[in-house]
Amino acid sequence: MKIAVLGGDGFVGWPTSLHLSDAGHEIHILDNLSRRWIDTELGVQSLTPMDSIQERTRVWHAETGRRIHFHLIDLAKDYELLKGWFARHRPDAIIHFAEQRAAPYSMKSDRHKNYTVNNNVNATHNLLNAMVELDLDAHLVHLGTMGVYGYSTVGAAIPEGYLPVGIETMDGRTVSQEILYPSNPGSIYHMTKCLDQQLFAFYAKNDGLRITDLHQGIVWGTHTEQTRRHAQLVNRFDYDGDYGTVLNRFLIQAAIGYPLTVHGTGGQTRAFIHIQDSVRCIEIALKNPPQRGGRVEIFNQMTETHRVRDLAEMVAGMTGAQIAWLPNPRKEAAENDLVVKNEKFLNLGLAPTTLGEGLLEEIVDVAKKFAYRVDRSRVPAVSAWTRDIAAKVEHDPEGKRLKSVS
Ligand code: USQ
Repeated sequence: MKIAVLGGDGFVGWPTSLHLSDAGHEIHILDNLSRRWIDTELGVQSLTPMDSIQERTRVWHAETGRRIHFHLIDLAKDYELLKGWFARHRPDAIIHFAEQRAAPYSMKSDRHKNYTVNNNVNATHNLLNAMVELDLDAHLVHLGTMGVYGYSTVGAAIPEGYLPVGIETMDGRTVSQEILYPSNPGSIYHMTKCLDQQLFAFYAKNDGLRITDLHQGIVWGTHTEQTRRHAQLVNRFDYDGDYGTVLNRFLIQAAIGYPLTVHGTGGQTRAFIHIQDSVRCIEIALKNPPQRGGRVEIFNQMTETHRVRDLAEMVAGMTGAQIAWLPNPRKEAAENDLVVKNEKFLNLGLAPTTLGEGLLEEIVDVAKKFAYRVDRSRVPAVSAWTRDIAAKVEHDPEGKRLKSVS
């Protein structure tokens, strides 16, 4: 297949591009390199040293003889360029990762909220609009988030996208319907993914676009089979308070002797998936497109759920790290349970990589190898969800706001 990977320079986009190129597909990365600009804005860098996208693709070609093509296009701003590219290349499938993906970054300031909404919603809408205008019957696979459902404890498993409901009619009957599971975003970033869902539902219904939305959990790990092949193919690995995600952050913190930064009581339960499974899921989704005229296909792309404090205690037990119980910069439930259905991928052959000491130790080793690149002052998460919270969570690069360290 000829596949356009929008956002193919990012944390999941890059290993996905390699995985699909390795499987024999013709890969075109379309990216505006915004993630690299945001590193510059924040004054941070990936823990792992990343080469330019051109250098990465050159090394991949030298290693495998396969070409990955790169096109510098901003989906949100360059509609005509995007449309022109699709008109010339007419890909069979499009994978859409081209969105600002960090909740803390999206909550930093009014400017960051505007940027996240404008960028994410315009990117998705420009893409859908161009597909219709060009009568492009490509299968669109979008990387969504488990966060569209929210994390409240309702005592029922979260289904894969749709919820059967009974609606009482005016003449007293009950009619059954399946609706999109009520969205309950916890950040501006998560909200943009809820808006994406509405755009997808409309374009599938109105124009018959074939769309798959992957509701992904928190990704952990850094290497995949392909990124291991050469030092310069390494994936990015974020540790800072905006872009680092919880388990990867704990592992890096353990490697550099920084107390593990648990927010509140660490009672938040979240869904997780290893990066290797993430790229496998995307390939499985590509092989199983929905019918034209059907509804949006939704998969829950996660393999297990864990409570944050359990992860911290596990990493502490494995490495001897201390745990810091910090005031939570986010507005979120202090404790929640989470049960998630994920049978669709399992039935299509996904064999989950679960949290095992071997893989966790490998990540700590990667972190130790590149520990000299870590700026400890960028470890605390200082983006506060509301003004009230901001007043309590002051920026403190030395970690003096630690409530207690166990
Ligand atoms: N947390 C800590 N300590 C930290 C960092 C996070 O206790 O140092 C807590 C947070 O308060 C939160 C949980 O860990 O309760 C998860 O935070 P996270 O930063 O790992 O994940 P999140 O902000 O939800 O976002 C990440 C990705 C996003 C993806 C989402 C999937 O950045 O792109 O959509 O995970 S999910 O969480 O399932 O919605």
